[in-house]
Amino acid sequence: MSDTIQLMTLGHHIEEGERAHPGATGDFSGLLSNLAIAVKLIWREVSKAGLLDILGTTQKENSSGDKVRKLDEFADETIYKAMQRGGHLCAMASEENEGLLAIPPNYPIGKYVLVYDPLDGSSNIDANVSIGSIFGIYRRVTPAGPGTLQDCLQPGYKQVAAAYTIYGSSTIFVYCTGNGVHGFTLDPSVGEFLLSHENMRTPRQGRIYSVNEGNSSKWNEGMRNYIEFLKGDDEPTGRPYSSRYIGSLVADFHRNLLYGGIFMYPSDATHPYGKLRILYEASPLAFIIEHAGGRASDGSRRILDLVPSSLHQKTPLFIGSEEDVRKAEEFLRKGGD
Ligand code: P6P
Repeated sequence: MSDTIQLMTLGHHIEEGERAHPGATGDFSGLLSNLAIAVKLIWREVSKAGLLDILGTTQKENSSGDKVRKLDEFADETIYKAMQRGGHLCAMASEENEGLLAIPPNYPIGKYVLVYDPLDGSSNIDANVSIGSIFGIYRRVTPAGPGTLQDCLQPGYKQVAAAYTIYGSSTIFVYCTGNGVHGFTLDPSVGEFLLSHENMRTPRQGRIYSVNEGNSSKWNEGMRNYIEFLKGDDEPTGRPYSSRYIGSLVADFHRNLLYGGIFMYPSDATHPYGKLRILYEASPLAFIIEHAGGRASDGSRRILDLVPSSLHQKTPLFIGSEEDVRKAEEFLRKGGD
């Protein structure tokens, strides 16, 4: 038989993961499979956005004051509708919605909670820049009945899985259930996600830094000193680093996960708590980067240890190669001296 490439679909990979857990009921696998369907439906619209009257804004604003773009709204609704009826969830929470998203009374209640950013980086939609969806999955903590805020406001280390999808030159679904980080590339000709990045590991140190330097005048002294350090000319320590900033978190994160480096959205005079949300962005990506050998902190505390007190609570974010994140923390600790 010819050595045809191993055709491992996302569905097969999820099934194999279930078989590795003898007590598994298939509930978790069903949840992940439904998520993959939602992502394919979003891909279908994102990939032809320019051809439909789906670009532009809805004139609405989300809880963070960002203009909600039509694709945002479509992605948000698609995920909710794809996930509401499977009986896997007791509640959902979305970056595009102020409050908790209940499971409709006519559908069964499950034991998991899904939190998600349906279409992150959407300000780039019109420019055809890569955008993404981010997901975090927790086990409920309340005993039964409809899920509550208590089920959502959990620290990131309690996640049982996290995933993101990048809609770019190709569409890649990356997920982790605690047993490695694995990436699957969508083959549009068959509508299947095929394993393309098995057991992803991020380099211990990179040579890329990603931050919006337009905010540099508002940074504290330690942050400014760190960026100047990265620009220093010292080949033996791999400096200067290259600056790469797309302004789309999933795209910047995915590149740095593969190549190594650090993404930063620090607090500053305009963003006293940073810009990114703990639940929908920082915790799911922190879960993934730690399982890929990297690190994620708010500049001092581990992201996965943060307990959000509200659904849209923000945090500064330093995420990527472990040595790079630790070096940033060192400069932030030293501050201005
Ligand atoms: P800034 C996109 O709006 C987003 O939420 C992330 O995807 C991205 O990393 C960040 O904001 C960019 O923010 O302030 O640099 O434009």
